[in-house]
Order: sequence, then C-alpha cells, then structure tokens
Amino acid sequence: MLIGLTGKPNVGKSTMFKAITLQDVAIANYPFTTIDPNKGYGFVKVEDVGPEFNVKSNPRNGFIKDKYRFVPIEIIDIAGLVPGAHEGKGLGNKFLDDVRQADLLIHVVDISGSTNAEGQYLGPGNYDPSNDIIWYEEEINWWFFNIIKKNLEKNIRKIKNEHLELDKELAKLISGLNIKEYHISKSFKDLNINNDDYDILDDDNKLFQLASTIRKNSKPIIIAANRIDINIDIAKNNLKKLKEKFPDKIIIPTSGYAELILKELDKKGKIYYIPGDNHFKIIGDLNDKEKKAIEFIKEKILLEFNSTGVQDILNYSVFDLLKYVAIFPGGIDSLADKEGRILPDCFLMPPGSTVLDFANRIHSDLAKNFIKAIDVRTKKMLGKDYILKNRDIIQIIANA
Ligand SMILES: Nc1nc2c(ncn2[C@@H]2O[C@H](COP(=O)(O)OP(=O)(O)OP(=O)(O)O)[C@@H](O)[C@H]2O)c(=O)[nH]1
Ligand SMILES: [Mg+2]
Repeated sequence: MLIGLTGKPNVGKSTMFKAITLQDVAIANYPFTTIDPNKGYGFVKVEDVGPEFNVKSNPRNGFIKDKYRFVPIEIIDIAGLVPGAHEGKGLGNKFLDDVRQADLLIHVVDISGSTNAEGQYLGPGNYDPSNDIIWYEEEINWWFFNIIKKNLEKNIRKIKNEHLELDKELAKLISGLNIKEYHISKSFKDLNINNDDYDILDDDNKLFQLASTIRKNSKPIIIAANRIDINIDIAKNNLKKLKEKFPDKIIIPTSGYAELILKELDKKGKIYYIPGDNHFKIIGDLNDKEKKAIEFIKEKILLEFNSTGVQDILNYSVFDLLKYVAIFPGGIDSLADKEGRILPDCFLMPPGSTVLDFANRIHSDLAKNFIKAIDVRTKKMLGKDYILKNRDIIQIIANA
C-alpha cells in the first residue's frame, strides 16, 4: 500500500509527511522546497483484536497504543505541481513518476487560500482553493494520457494487426503505473468501450477520456483541505464552498501543523496523544510556547473539527475509499507465533480478497498446500473462496 502526498508547492505536503512519519524533512515557506521525494512509513489505525481475547498484542511491524493497532503503510511526499506542468511549467510533471506505484493520491490543498497556483504566498483569503482542485486533476489526467499514448503508439500496429484484446494489452503496457487489468476493464465498462474498439487509439479526445477514467479507477484522489489552523473562519468558509462545488469529492479538513506538534510532544512524553483522537492528556512539563500551541490546537482544531484530520485521511483512504480490510493471522489454540509473539501480524488486503489470497500473502507455500481455514472467533471452517471481512482473524491449515 503506497499513498502519495501531492499538490501545488508550499501547501504543507512535507509538513504532513513529517507529521505522519516523524521523519525529519525540509519544510519552508517558499515553493519547491521538496525536489527529491521523501519516502517513509505512516500508519492506519485499526481497533486491535487482542483485547477480545484478553491478550496484549506484540506487533512485528507498527505498534499498539491503547486499544489501537497502527498498521504500516508507505507514504511518499513529492515535489509540487503547478498548472501546465504537463507542458513543462514549474518542474514539469516528470516527478509524478515518483508516485507511479501509488494506490491513491492525497491532494493537499491550502484551504486558507494563502497561496496562488504557483505556491507563492499571498496571505490568507487571497486565492480561491477550488481552482486548484480543477487544474490539479486535469494535470494528473494529462500525465496518464501521455503515458498511455506513448505506450500505445509504439504498439498500435501490432494490436490492430493481431486483433489483440485492448484491455489486456493496455494493462501490460501500463503495468508500471500500478494499474491492474480490473482497473482497465472497469474503465472500459464505465465508458462502454469494447475490446476491439481500436478506433479510440487514433482519437485523442476519447483516449483522454479513457486515460482519465483509468486514472480515477486506479489512483483515486482524496482532498486534504489543509492548513485549517491559519485562519479558522476563512478555512470553514472555503471548506463549505468546496463541498458545495464538488459534492462528489471527498474533502477532509486537516492541519499537518497541529498533528506534528501533538505527535512530537507525545514522543517527548509531554502529552499522551493517540493519533486521530479529538483529545490528549498532559503528562509532562510543557514550556510556555508548547502550552500556548496545544491550547490553541485544543480550542481551535480538536473542538472545532474533531481531530487534526491527518489520521482520518489515511484511514478514510485505505478503508473507505480503497476498501482494504485488515486481517490478522491467528490460531484457535494459540494467537502467538513460534517465538511466542502474540498476534504478530496484521495484513492489509485489497477488497474481494479470499482466504486463499490471504494464505498466499503469508507464504506462497501455505496457498499451494492449502487444506482449510478457520475463523478464529467463531471456530467455524472457511473455504478457500471465503471473502475476507475487516478484522477477521484467520487460521490457515496447510499440508506441512
Ligand atoms: N499554519 C500552518 N502552516 C503550515 C501547515 N502545513 C505547512 N505549513 C507551513 O507551510 C509552509 C510550506 O510547508 P511545506 O510542508 O514545506 O510545504 P510543501 O507543500 O511540502 O512545499 P514544497 O515542497 O515547496 O512543494 C511552511 O512554512 C510550513 O511551516 C499547517 O497545517 N498549518
Ligand atoms: Mg515539500
């Protein structure tokens, strides 16, 4: 699972990345601070299953905090994109190649309206962030279109002459964008395109439409209405306008700044904060500056918006939008592995994954020698085609 943080320059992508990963990265109030991508691990928040069995889980990856299990996902923060990037404006869109493998893009928007399309600072309320939503999506779609077109051009003759199936060929040609055959077949269905509609290969308008649909199906975009803390009234007003203008888009208000402060103070042992919560506890000595900052965060962010939004957007992305499920390997006799680690793993599986897919994810031998599976909660037997549900605990039994 890889999630890309993208958007125009100077909107807080790297700050959010730092808040998510706690990695030290360059942050500054001017455009194009980030050029080389930052890559690291963030975590989705899952209610752990250990408490149901009165045991304390001991994750191999990620961590436990209170009743939650934080399961790692990869995050990448890339250089800013400006309108016209596909024609070479700004840094162009070559760096978008850094997010080729992403399963989803978080579009970080400056909801305070302080920065123009190029990321230059104008002061709060001086730019309409809804513009960004429109051109950004177009740029991403252009990026897809250009890759698809370039690859198709090289293969167009062969596809036509040999009467090859368009969806399969396309899937092969653009597999480097982490696009699966089902993304393409769904897009064909959405647009009513058949596998032998070779004409679309010569029609740039239709091809752009197809590229945009494949993009939407394979790399959905979720919007982080970021920097809500800069001016709460402007942020709320802009947020309302954005939601009215784009009723179909998922827009989550965020403050990377607030999340970063809370996470850092938690790490220092000065507060106890569970990412995503709407509250924290002071447990150490805070200096005046820290006190002021968290008082503001409490009053203006947590009370007004119910969280900093950063954990919410990750969870929403993985579980609501991509519809992944978190699955725990376990056994009806023991929840520990050979080394005595209790509930050591939690795997994120794509929607529609079966028990056999899960066996394969743990080890290909388990899938090869699969006999049966057991639902550890109910102790019922499951066939290999059982579709996994979120927070299932599954025991796989295979021939040794
Ligand atoms: N108040 C506030 N400021 C923020 C927030 N996020 C980022 N900033 C500030 O916005 C400026 C840009 O932040 P960055 O994280 O470097 O932005 P970026 O999008 O990575 O910028 P580029 O790498 O140049 O594209 C810095 O001055 C940050 O301190 C936020 O949530 N609230
Ligand atoms: Mg940056």
